[in-house]
Amino acid sequence: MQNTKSIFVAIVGKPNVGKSSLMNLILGEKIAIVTRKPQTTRTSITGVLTKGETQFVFMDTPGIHTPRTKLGERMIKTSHNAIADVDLVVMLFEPYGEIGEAEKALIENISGRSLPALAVINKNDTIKSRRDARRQKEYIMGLGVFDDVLFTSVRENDGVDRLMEKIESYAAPGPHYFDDDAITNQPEKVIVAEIVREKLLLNMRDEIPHGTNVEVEAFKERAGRKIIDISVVIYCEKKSHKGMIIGKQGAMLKKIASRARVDIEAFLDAKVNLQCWVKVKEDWRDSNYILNDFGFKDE
Ligand SMILES: Nc1nc2c(ncn2[C@@H]2O[C@H](COP(=O)(O)OP(=O)(O)O)[C@@H](O)[C@H]2O)c(=O)[nH]1
Ligand SMILES: [Mg+2]
Repeated sequence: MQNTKSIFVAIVGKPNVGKSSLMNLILGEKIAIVTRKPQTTRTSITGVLTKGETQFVFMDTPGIHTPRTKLGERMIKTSHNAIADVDLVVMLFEPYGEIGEAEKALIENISGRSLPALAVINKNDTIKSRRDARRQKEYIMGLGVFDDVLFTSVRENDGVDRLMEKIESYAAPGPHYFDDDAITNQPEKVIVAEIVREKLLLNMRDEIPHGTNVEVEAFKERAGRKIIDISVVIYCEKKSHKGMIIGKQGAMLKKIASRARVDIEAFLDAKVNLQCWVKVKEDWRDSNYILNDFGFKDE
């Protein structure tokens, strides 16, 4: 195609502001998992959307917080690094509340690199009055880093088209880096593992799923038939956690596997035979060796 344009956009902000939800809505496909719990997104996930001559490449990032484990430290580094190579930063904010230390550090990083940046106040649907909206907008504008402050409600699909137009105005002439029908550069295996992790987060008490990591060990399409055999291993931190993930007579694991299977079948558009195993890797979140093995970047 001639006259093509492209733009790389990092979506950043504190945990739970709606970054992954925003990216999924823009792409029209769920590639990043979403829960009510903070720190759901652990790595930088790339989403691609080609609209006419413009290709948008989004990076959904882990939320900015004060880390308590080595995994947390790597997640923060990932978010800070994500902005190094982009054309535009979109930073999401809550409609209420002050900006915390971790967010301030990120804002300083953006401003230090003189990157173009837009602020988005999400969860517009929860704003009680125009005055509240104006106050938060002025507070964020006052930081002197953002070209503009926009409002969205990802939940009600409000303001997202306007945000997309605004983002497109930053696109520069250049080639498309991905196929025009691509939605992500993530291997299918990674998304499958993420879907299983989402079901753990949704069905189990806080501290247990945060200490899990999911790896796909086998992914095989049966010859001539649209059935995919997938085997995943759920790693957890303690023996007692293993027991809880499996549940009484395997009930919890069965529930997680069957809910995951439904989403995986929709994503892969195929029948899936899903096997889930649970193994213990003690304190893996604080082991550099295991974090490397699991592929969490330390840069
Ligand atoms: N009320 C409201 N909730 C939202 C909105 N956008 C996202 N959420 C919810 O906020 C929670 C965190 O969303 P998520 O996308 O995982 O946030 P992330 O941690 O920034 O990636 C989920 O429960 C979402 O359903 C919104 O516009 N309005
Ligand atoms: Mg997220």
